[in-house]
Amino acid sequence: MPISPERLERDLTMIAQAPLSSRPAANRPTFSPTWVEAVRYVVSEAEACGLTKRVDAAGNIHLRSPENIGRRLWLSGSHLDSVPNGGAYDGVVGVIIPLEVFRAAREDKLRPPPLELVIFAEEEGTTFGLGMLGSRTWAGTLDAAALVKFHNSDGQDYCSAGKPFGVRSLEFASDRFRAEDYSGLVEVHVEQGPSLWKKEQPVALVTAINGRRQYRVALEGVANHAGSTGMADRFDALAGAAEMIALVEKIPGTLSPQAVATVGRIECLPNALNVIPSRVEFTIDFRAPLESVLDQGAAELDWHLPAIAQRRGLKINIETTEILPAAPLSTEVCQLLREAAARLNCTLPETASGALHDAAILSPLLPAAMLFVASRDGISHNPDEYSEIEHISQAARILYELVTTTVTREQS
Ligand code: HGY
Ligand code: MN
Ligand code: MN
Repeated sequence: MPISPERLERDLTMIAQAPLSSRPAANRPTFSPTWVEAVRYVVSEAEACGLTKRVDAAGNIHLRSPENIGRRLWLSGSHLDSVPNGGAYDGVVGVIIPLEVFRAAREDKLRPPPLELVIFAEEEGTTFGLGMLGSRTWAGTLDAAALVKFHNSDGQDYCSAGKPFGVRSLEFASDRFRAEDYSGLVEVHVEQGPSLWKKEQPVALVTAINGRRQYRVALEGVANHAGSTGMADRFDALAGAAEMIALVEKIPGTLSPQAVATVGRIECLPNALNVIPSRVEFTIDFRAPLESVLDQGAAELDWHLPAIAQRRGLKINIETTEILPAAPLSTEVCQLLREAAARLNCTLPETASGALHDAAILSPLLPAAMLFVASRDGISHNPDEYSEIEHISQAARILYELVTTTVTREQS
């Protein structure tokens, strides 16, 4: 089977725009020149394979073969946008693997497999403030009225910033995801955790994706002089935030071994050396495999954070910015992937994903599953991110086997 590790390595290098050995940092905010460059590279490779490009109204890029018109297709893809100073593999692996499947099929003189490659826009959420904006809008779980609330650092909302790249807010409803077009979704992604690497397992089947709740906490204190204000006379928003953040770190361990919580962003005003901070905003990202644990986490935050604020004489506002339920993935697609892997003498270990993926957004609408590729030492969202090209190739071979031999009843 002509899956080519060399072509995959070239894809990674071209998208990273640097030798992988140099641990290139990925900085591809959605709609930025670096993101456009990466998309352009994948589209040119896909068009060289005879695929045609379509950008849906939400800004996601779809690549399919004109020979597949009227056929129900497997959907496979991921994202090219990155977190700031990210790694070369997050999202990219899930885009170049379906691309390689098309190239391999062409080399095998097969007709284009019943597959569509998709590049979802704004998966990370670090550019506009909420993750998976492209897939949510395509899926219909976010509309134009909700989208305008999300802005990039230039103050542009998603629809305005995305307009030059195909975002058409008046067409969201008419250009929505249609289940009848697809047989199922397979997203391939790096694990972004250490377990596969530790167990020396190159690829795993993902059977569920953890749920996520995100919050924005705003604290109001009183700006005052750092030198002449006694400790008992202060309403220090940053000291209050520090106590709360230390508590946020402790909550998951009291609830479940799989629960995690992160304060990733903080803003402090006036952020001056000799002024007691008057206002602080910070984010909380809370995840767990079970709704009950997510509910318990929410209850802990709702109880403890206001109590700390009250004791310190601070005003507090906790805004829930995201509620994403845990997503069990399709047992049918999981079984088809197990069978495809077995035909290649590969047994797939199974795992759940702590990280969120576009597959979670689409999984309520069509049968979806994921494959993970081992991440060295579990490092991700970091230029040290690394996966073996042979492991990536193994995942590509399983996807190739699935889409070239598992012709579902609708595709025949
Ligand atoms: O946050 C996540 O889980 C993913 O990296 N977007
Ligand atoms: Mn990702
Ligand atoms: Mn990521």
